[in-house]
This record gives sequence, structure tokens and C-alpha cells, in this order.
Amino acid sequence: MAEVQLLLLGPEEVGKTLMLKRLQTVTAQHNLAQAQQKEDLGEAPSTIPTVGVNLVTLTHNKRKYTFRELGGAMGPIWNNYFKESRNLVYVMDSARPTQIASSCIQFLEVLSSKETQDMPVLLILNKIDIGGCMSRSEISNLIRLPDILACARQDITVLECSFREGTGLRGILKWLHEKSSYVSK
Ligand SMILES: Nc1nc2c(ncn2[C@@H]2O[C@H](COP(=O)(O)OP(=O)(O)O)[C@@H](O)[C@H]2O)c(=O)[nH]1
Ligand SMILES: [Mg+2]
Repeated sequence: MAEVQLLLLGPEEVGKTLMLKRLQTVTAQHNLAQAQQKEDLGEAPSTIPTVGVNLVTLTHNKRKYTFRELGGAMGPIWNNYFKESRNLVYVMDSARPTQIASSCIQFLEVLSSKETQDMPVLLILNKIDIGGCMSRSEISNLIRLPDILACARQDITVLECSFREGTGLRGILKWLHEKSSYVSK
């Protein structure tokens, strides 16, 4: 089975752990061939802040995906984990405008590392269910997203999501299927 290694980064509290729980539910339902038009995700399960590394594996469409979520507080040593992964998922909280700028700087640092140059990148703007959150175009202007997309060597896909409501999960599965790079075993 093809194995896909992914690094899941972003500040604390942006929804990384909830994303993994949602993806586990959706892929489990899918694997059981119970998938309906609209998944019944139910209430958002509770999450506790990730300490260290949260390793989550899921299978979908005959591929095995291993996500390494690093706690936001580990920012300074994220680069120690680049070698173990071939793909990058970076999450921002669109309802926290004051955090987005600093989060963008961290994102740019990750993008400029030699070890991430060949990685497909998924940038997630999460929490779009929260009233008053920044729209994609507002965030684009704030962090000059068009420049980032034009200048980065990586192939970057941007998705708006709400892991509370389950919005965007299909897009993530699609990205995993179409863009993520893997090794065959
Ligand atoms: N309103 C809203 N809350 C969210 C969303 N995603 C995550 N949360 C909440 O944000 C908090 C932090 O989530 P968590 O997954 O632990 O963040 P992590 O630190 O990035 O792993 C939890 O209370 C989640 O329920 C979302 O899309 N919308
Ligand atoms: Mg977490």
C-alpha cells in the first residue's frame, strides 16, 4: 500500500487535532461504505492541547496517510521533523486576525527551508463558522498570499474549512488523493 507521510503544523488552538479526528470519522465511514451525501459528523469531539507529537494514521482509497501533528509550542524545532515527511499541511485560524501575521511568518520560514522545497503544501484557513472571521480575500491581502503562491517553489493549495461543522473535509481528501506525494511499499 502506498504510504503518505504528512507534517501538520500551525499555532496552538487552530484546530489541527480536531481536523485529524474529523478525517478519521469521515474516512472510517467511507471505508465502511456508509458514506452518504452528507456525513453525520455529530458534535465536535473535545480535544486537549497536543503535547509533543500526535501521530494519526488513516487509510483512504488504498493509501495509508500518517499525520505528524506537532504542538504549536514546538515551533522552534519544527524543522527537525521535515526529513520524516513528504507533505505539509499548515493550519491558520481565520477568526484570530492578530495571530495570522505571526503565523504567516512561521509559514514562510517553513516554506523557505531546503527540506520542504519539494513538498506539496495544503494551507488551511480554519474556523470559517465563527462570525466576523476574516474572509479568504481579507487574509490574502493581509499576508499577500498571491505573492507567496507566486514565489514559493512548492505547489500550494488553499482551502477554507470549519472543522467544527465539517466544511472542507472533502477538499482535504481530494488534495490528499490528487496532490500528496508518497512512497510505494
Ligand atoms: N468554532 C470553531 N472551533 C474550532 C474549529 N476547529 C477547532 N475548533 C476548536 O478550537 C479548539 C482547539 O482545537 P484543537 O484541534 O485542539 O487545536 P490544535 O491545538 O491546533 O490541535 C477546540 O476547542 C476546538 O473545538 C472550527 O472550525 N470552528
Ligand atoms: Mg492539537
